Amino acid sequence: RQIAGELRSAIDRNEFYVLYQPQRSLKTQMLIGYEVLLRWQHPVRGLVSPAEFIPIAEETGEIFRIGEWVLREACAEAAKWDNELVIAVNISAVQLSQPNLPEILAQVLLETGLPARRLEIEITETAIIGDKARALHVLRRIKAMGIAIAIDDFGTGYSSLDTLNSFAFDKIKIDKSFLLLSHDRPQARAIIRAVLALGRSLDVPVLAEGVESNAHVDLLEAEGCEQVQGYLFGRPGAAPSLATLAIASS
Ligand code: G
Ligand code: G
Ligand code: MN
Ligand code: NA
Repeated sequence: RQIAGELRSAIDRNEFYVLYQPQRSLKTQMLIGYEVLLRWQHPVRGLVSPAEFIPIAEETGEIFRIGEWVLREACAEAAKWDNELVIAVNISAVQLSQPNLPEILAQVLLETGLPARRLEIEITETAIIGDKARALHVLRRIKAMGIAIAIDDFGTGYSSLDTLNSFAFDKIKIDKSFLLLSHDRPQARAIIRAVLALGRSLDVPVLAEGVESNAHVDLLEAEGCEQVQGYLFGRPGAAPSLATLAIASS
């Protein structure tokens, strides 16, 4: 396919950029960090969603170069901030199957000077089920480096509880679909409540994604959710300026 070839030259043509979406404490509204979201500005097709091109990049193997580019970009940016904010980077299933992912992460941290404690990687459940033993081995090595590991889109994979049972994640991100459906479906709210209870019993912080309205905030406050991310608290945007960060951290 043509798009596969175009993906191969996209880095060199400077067609990729990343956006940053804030993650906040619900109680204090304080910034915790930012999730990094990749964008591809194609000269003809326009803005192409990662949901569209990441699967192709995974098929062609281009994801390795792209993933490393995102990591470097994000870590270099966060290293400029004079604070303890965390930068959360999505790591795809294929990247996780790469045995030298820990070395790549170490290299990027070394090059950019970002302390490991300020990097978090987001992994979906589906990334772990393929070659599970190998994925868990890679995750253990990454965690031992001091990098935090979040489980992303939680609740939408095939074996959520098994995944939690297999690895000591540092954060659970409840998939946005639950909150977005909570208005119409009492089941969705029950599931959010159950995931929050699970997080409390496992002593793992839970972040709710897709917070778009004050009704969502009311629900999350009532259920005792600690961390939030969504359009209400900030859309994905350009890297925060140092002035913005100074205000946000004071
Ligand atoms: O930001 P947006 O809603 O367009 O993201 C769509 C999907 O692409 C989400 O599942 C998100 O996790 C994923 N995504 C965004 N940026 C990256 C990235 O840098 N790497 C990987 N592997 N996935 C990403
Ligand atoms: O799969 P992952 O959770 O990494 O993807 C995050 C995706 O969710 C990104 O595409 C981002 O643009 C999108 N997103 C972030 N906040 C909101 C929100 O409040 N509502 C909706 N509908 N999407 C959101
Ligand atoms: Mn994510
Ligand atoms: Na998610």
